[in-house]
Amino acid sequence: MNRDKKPRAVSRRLFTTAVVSVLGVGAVPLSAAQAATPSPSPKLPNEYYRKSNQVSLNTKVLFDDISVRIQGDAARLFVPQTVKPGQPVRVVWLYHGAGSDQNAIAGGFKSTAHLIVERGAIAICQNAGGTKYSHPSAQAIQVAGWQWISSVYDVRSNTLRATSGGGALACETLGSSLIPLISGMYNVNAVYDLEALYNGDGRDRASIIGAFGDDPAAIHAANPARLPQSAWAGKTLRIVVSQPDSSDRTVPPEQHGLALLALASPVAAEATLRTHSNGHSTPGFADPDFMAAFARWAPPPPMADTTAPTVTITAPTAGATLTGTTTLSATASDDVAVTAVTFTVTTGATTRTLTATNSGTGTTWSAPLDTTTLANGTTTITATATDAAGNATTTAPVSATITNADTVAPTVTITAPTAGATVSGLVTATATASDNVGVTSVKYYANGRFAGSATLSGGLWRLGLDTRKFANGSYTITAVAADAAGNTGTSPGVTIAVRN
Ligand SMILES: [Ca+2]
Ligand SMILES: [Ca+2]
Repeated sequence: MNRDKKPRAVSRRLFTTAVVSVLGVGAVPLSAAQAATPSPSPKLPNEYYRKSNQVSLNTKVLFDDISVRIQGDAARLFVPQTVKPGQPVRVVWLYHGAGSDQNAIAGGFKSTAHLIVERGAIAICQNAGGTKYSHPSAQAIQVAGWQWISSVYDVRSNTLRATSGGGALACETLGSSLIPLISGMYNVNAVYDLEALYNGDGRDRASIIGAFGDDPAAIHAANPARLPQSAWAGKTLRIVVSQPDSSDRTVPPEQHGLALLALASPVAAEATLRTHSNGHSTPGFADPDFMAAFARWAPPPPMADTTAPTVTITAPTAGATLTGTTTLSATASDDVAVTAVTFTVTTGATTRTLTATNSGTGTTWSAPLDTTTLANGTTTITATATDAAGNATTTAPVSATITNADTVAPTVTITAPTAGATVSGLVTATATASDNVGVTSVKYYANGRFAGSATLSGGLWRLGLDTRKFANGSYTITAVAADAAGNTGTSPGVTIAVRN
């Protein structure tokens, strides 16, 4: 290994694949036309520049090109206009070549960033990620970047995409778990071992010194290659390097991508390699290959369900005549899924709610209704369909007519006077009565002779009796309840003594 530490001239062309600087973009004022075009996304915290209504290269989705300052570091984001603050979203962090800046998102990473927004995800590129390798200040800015973006959006996953010198911070972020929810890291021709660059014959020794000073201890302390194998346990990474090794002298694969792969492979959840023959240039397959990995590693988060189901009653039909047990049916559908259908049946003052069942995978929900438990006459039925998000739709009422022959007699029980009582003067007899449909009358009898018709008050059938019209003696009182169909039920007798 070449231990020559003589500083060498910094080449700004070292990491050319990701370095296409858009100079001075941060200072460009909004044009009148841009300012007049409203963006659907509100101004973000610490935002200092925005180009709204950008159109992606391939599927022409609208996105905003936004610059914010995070802990003093410039960060640039491409945010699809379908994504609003607070919503669930995937984030892809772009790490570029040393000497570049956050403008790499519109330069070397332009095609990648456009593919990312076309999949509804946010692309973010921090300045520190390309200029400071994995220096502690760059690590701190990475963490601050995560804190910033997770305070604005409901971030569901972070995917890392690095090229060339950006690999150092990407590797440190994954290996040290600097941020949570990392779905995977995709590195192309990327740095892993800072000390190899510093000590070796790589031409960028000076750029390492530019970030760290000529301080081997500091470089070692921030070098992702210092991390033990356990740092890669359970991690997901895909490495793309040029072969043969000698074809990429800027970031030699044996010291970087292949070294990382050799260490991580035995313990990683997923560690794969793809090679090319482009030297230090990014191969053409990198974008589609990355997007395929991204789709696999970070599936889209579920979108909020704000659409209520549709529901229609199919049985009974309006004006139908119902008898016995009939089946209530409705068809219901939803943009996500119907989770419940209920029927509400209202007959007179009686309301019943029935939970419907779904026969299987279809849209038909049904419930049996025993109409003999309801009064004859008009009944109205509605159906309510609900989805998992709690959105609900209720149909207009459907009217039908219940025409059952009522064959069930009422039941009736005398509650006053009590058996064995001796009564005199004015007495009120009371009874409770019930029926499957409805009690229409209760009549009292004394020793089998009609004594009067009761009136319903406070849930009791009441009759005032003047016992002075009865001769003193023993009487057995009974109550007879009737329903509208003429069925009658007689209470147990209550024997009392009249003594005036
Ligand atoms: Ca829905
Ligand atoms: Ca009855």
